Amino acid sequence: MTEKREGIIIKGYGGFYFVQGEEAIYTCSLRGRLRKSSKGVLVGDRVLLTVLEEEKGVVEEVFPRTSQLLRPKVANVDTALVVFAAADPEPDWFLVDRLLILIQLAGIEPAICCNKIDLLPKEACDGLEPYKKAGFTVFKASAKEKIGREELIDFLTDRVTVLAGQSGVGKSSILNMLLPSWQLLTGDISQKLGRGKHTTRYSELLALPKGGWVVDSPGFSLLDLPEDLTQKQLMLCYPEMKRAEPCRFDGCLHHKEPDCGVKELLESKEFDLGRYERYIAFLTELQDREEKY
Ligand SMILES: Nc1nc2c(ncn2[C@@H]2O[C@H](COP(=O)(O)OP(=O)(O)OP(=O)(O)O)[C@@H](O)[C@H]2O)c(=O)[nH]1
Ligand SMILES: [Mg+2]
Ligand SMILES: [Zn+2]
Repeated sequence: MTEKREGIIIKGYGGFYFVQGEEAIYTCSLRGRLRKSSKGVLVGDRVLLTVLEEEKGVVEEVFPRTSQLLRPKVANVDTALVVFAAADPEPDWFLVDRLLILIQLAGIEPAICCNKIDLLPKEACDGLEPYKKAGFTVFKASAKEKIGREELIDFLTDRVTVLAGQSGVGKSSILNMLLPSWQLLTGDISQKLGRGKHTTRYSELLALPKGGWVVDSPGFSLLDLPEDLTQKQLMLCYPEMKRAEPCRFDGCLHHKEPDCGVKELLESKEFDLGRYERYIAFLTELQDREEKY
């Protein structure tokens, strides 16, 4: 008799998928039709498998996803925690903002964590302020000095969260701070290039002791805006804009429109100028794309 089990994909590499079932972790291959499917099989996917001998199996079916993130590639997360470092590597704000856009478009709750706060004097760690003012959930941490541990554990418990961000910002180190027994591999920053060395190679889903899951994912430095992103959708990814009177209801893109309420928000510093300038750069990119077609 062939036994069927349900489980969740916790890792995939070398053509194998590791599925956490109720009693065991099964090492699985994919049924042929799944290998050909464009949907793919992602970490976080809930699946049905056939048990072969011992703890081996074949993934038969992928259940419908509640969410799907393109970068990092992961399914069924509720939350994505964008991690950047106060220093080493220097924050890449374009990457942070692009990630926030991608996350919100996928219907996933965004949050942001500034790690390595031990590297800067306290008063210089102000990179999070614009995001806090915008209304995002923000955290400060130092994996090295074990700062921010309790707040992060409270936030992450009972949800499924992927940590996302540049290589070397300390995603794996933060997770090791939360639970040292995970012993995730961490790597030095290249002194010559001032960036991480892509230490984490595969996404991995890890169970939190009091409920919930976190995904450690490989860092990246390049990220494009999605091909089908519209200017309106982009604008809606900025919670700051929602406070812009009087243009709230008239479809204002807050660029060069006269009487645009964003000007006031910028003057009062409620809306960070850097964030706004990056928004204009993204908007211009989308307008250029539209002109091309
Ligand atoms: N000073 C300081 N260094 C840290 C902190 N967190 C991590 N690091 C160091 O930063 C380097 C990179 O850490 P990782 O945890 O490997 O970074 P990552 O984001 O997982 O990188 P990838 O796996 O390549 O995406 C390591 O040398 C860590 O020891 C911190 O809070 N303070
Ligand atoms: Mg890592
Ligand atoms: Zn406006």
